[in-house]
Amino acid sequence: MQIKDVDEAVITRAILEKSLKFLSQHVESDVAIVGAGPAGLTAAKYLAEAGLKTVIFERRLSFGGGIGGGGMQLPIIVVQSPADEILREIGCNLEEFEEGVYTVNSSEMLAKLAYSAIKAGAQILLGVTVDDLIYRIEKDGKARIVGVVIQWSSVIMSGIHVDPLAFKAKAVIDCTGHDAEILTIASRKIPELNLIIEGEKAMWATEAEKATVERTREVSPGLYVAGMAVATLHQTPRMGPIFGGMLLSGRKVANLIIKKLKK
Ligand code: 48F
Repeated sequence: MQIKDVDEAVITRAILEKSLKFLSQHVESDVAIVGAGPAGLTAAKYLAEAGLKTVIFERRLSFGGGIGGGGMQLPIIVVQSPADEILREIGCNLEEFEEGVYTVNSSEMLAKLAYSAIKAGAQILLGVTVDDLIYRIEKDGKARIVGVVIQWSSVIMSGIHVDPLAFKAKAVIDCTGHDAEILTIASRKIPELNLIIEGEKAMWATEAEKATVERTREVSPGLYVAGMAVATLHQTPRMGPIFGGMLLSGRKVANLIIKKLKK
């Protein structure tokens, strides 16, 4: 076997040229999703399948959010009907535990969900934290979110001040989980939104799952919420380690945006 010689300059040039092209292509997207957990990845799959230019910004160097941690770091994820439809669609092997309650291996769900989003055409940028929003005040006096402000997570962790870059999008989705980080930024820095983050309630799985899906919505012009962040916004209960609501919330937010942007 002959391993090809590759000069260090070629390696560096390939990374720089291709990365800049990739980043430039996403300076303006249809949808910016913050967080590559179950809600964000599911939303990305359906948005990209509908032909919308979709990018996920993820703080960590890996995707999956809470999927890998499952319940107490055990390797099985529980979903209930009708969320099993989504997992079947992406080719996960499900086992019925009792009627309408299914289990799936967490690594399999994580890998297949991410693969399905990427295969549909969504892009995932890892190691990037969204730490601010871009907004405009419209003629009617209402604030509209028109994009996100990003910084390398490593820069934020280092504590040094480096100015960030702005990426525009027609719709921004907060899929950041329990902390609802994007809504929190919006509430603190854009008073025109009158947005109050109430904080999630204690655990009640059935109620939490229903409320999360029902209250997945456009929070204010251009700003949407899906997944666990919905409970944090609306003071509805947490569900613990059941993931059907996350998948259904991701699909619902995608459908809301598709309806609006594909009019
Ligand atoms: O936490 P996470 O999995 O959110 P989710 O999709 O699902 C919640 C469940 O995992 C679980 C649950 C229900 O079963 O209770 O907690 O709503 O994924 C959120 C992702 O967002 C990233 C974070 O690293 C994680 O991968 N994230 C959070 N804040 C930011 C961010 C930020 N400011 N910028 C970029 N990524």
